[in-house]
Amino acid sequence: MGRLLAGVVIIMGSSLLMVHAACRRGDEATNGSSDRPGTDVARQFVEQANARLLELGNRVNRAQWIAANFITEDTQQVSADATAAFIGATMELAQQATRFDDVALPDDVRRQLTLLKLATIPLPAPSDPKAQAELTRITTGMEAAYGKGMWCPPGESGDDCLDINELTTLLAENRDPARLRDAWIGWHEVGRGMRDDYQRFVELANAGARELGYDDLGALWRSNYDVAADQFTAEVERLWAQVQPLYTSLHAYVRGRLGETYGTDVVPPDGAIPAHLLGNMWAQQWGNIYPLVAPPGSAPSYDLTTLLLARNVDAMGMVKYGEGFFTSLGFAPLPQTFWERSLFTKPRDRDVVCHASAWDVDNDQDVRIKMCIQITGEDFVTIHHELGHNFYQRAYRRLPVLYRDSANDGFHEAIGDAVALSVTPSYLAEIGLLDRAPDSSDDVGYLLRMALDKVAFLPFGLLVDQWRWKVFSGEVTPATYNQAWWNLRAKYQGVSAPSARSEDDFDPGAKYHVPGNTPYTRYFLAHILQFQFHRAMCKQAGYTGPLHRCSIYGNKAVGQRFRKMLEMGRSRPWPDALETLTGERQLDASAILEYFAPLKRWLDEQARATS
Ligand code: X8Z
Ligand code: ZN
Repeated sequence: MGRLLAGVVIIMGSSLLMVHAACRRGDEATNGSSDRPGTDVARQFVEQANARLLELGNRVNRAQWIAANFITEDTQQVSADATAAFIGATMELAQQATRFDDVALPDDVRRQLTLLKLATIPLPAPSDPKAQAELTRITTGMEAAYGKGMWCPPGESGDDCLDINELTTLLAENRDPARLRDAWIGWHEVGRGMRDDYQRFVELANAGARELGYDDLGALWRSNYDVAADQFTAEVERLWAQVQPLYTSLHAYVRGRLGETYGTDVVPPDGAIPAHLLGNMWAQQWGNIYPLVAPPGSAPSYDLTTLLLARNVDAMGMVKYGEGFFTSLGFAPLPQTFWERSLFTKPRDRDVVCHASAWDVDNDQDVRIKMCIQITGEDFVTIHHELGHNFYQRAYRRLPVLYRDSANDGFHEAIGDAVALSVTPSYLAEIGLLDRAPDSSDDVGYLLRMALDKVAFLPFGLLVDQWRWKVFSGEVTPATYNQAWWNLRAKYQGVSAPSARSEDDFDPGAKYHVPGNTPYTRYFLAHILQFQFHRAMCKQAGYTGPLHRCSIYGNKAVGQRFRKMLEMGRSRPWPDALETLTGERQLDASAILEYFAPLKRWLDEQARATS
């Protein structure tokens, strides 16, 4: 937490007492005039809140940066304390903001007060300082435990323990089902030790959400989208219904092809796909198994990993390519401090949280990424993802602190991904990574590869919070934490665990965002939104061909409109931001469906041919 949002809070001191007194005066004078005391007092309260949030938020950001870069008992303690101070103050401010609930206020002040109540997301806490300290110690500890996670294969020397980076490579490249299964089981041990902590975290954070007037933590998270929480849930379901047929076609095709590779006793033709065979620890993106499922007879196409290795591109070189895309759109280059302060490669001598993240440490110019970069096509795309966060952060840095965030959290996750959709073969040829762009005869292969990442992700993007929402509401109790997880994995993704699981396991804990307490529906939304952004920007570029071959690289006019949306931050409800770039006001899966339409036709032909 605190990485993307201005950590933000105000402290309890004499200034707040002043605000209390002033608020009461304001409440008495709601006479409709624009300069009545109510407005002035509210405005002053909001300004002080912004200042306080900035100061405490920056302190949290620094403490968390250090804790994630040097995992020790002490850094965790310092980080937990800073986070507790931030949360305590935010809770107080959020409660004070309710004093203005019945005061007529200008839209801008009203919006900031509303956002103040949401500023505790993702981690509200009860007002008791002891509970706050306990909660932040738990969350900091779970993230650290994840960061230190290792699998030490039995019988091999201790030096051969594998961290999540090495396991990522193993899952991506290894084709021995027994080894894959062992690695999968080995990594999932990391969750076991978190089960009790997670249960206590749920109790405490729920209590915090209730103090703010929400039914539970999930209800608070879902209220973060400018519409009623129920309406948001319905929106998510509507979008899933739009894309589900595409996912089902992809799943059936991949299952059939994996059955040919591993045998139908391992991959049953009508059942779920074992989760360890999809090229990724969480079976969330399947691009790594492209060689196993490539269209029969398709020409061997380029492989970005091979191209990067052949050109000796190093970690910083990869980031430079990413920056180059953004500057081609007219964005200012990243500041020197970005290059000095970011973490690009895994240090050899200490534990760090390797899960990629983007930071805005001072809520101004001090943006950074923290990533254990590997020279792969996958990380090339992830770098664009992370830089999307940084360029967004820089674009909104002049707004009031409460507005220094994305239009909604899906927007933050969609910016870099939308840019990376323009990393087409022609773009790679233009920047000299590829000798010459392949002709259109390989389009089905290209689209299949993209779908393995983008379409395969959709149900996973949905289910992580489906599970958490049920856990937070109490519909799923600790007695069935793991069973409920696998029920959802089967229902949405159609994948199965490679070994028998029990309630001694806590498999959600083996996915970073659960111990890291990062809401996940944002990624589902981002996978819809990024195609809407891409379609709109391609149209603005005057492009009329198939969406998957469009690249906006170098288009400054498009970049200017893109930047206009980013500069709005969270100052307006998200449909306004969406409209600024796309002219649309609704989340709409028709763009991702349009992008993959030729593939859907091809997949359905394959299904007909084999049935
Ligand atoms: O966590 C991330 C980013 C950082 S915000 C690397 N992503 C999700 C994941 O890895 O699970 C990007 C795609 C989904
Ligand atoms: Zn992200």
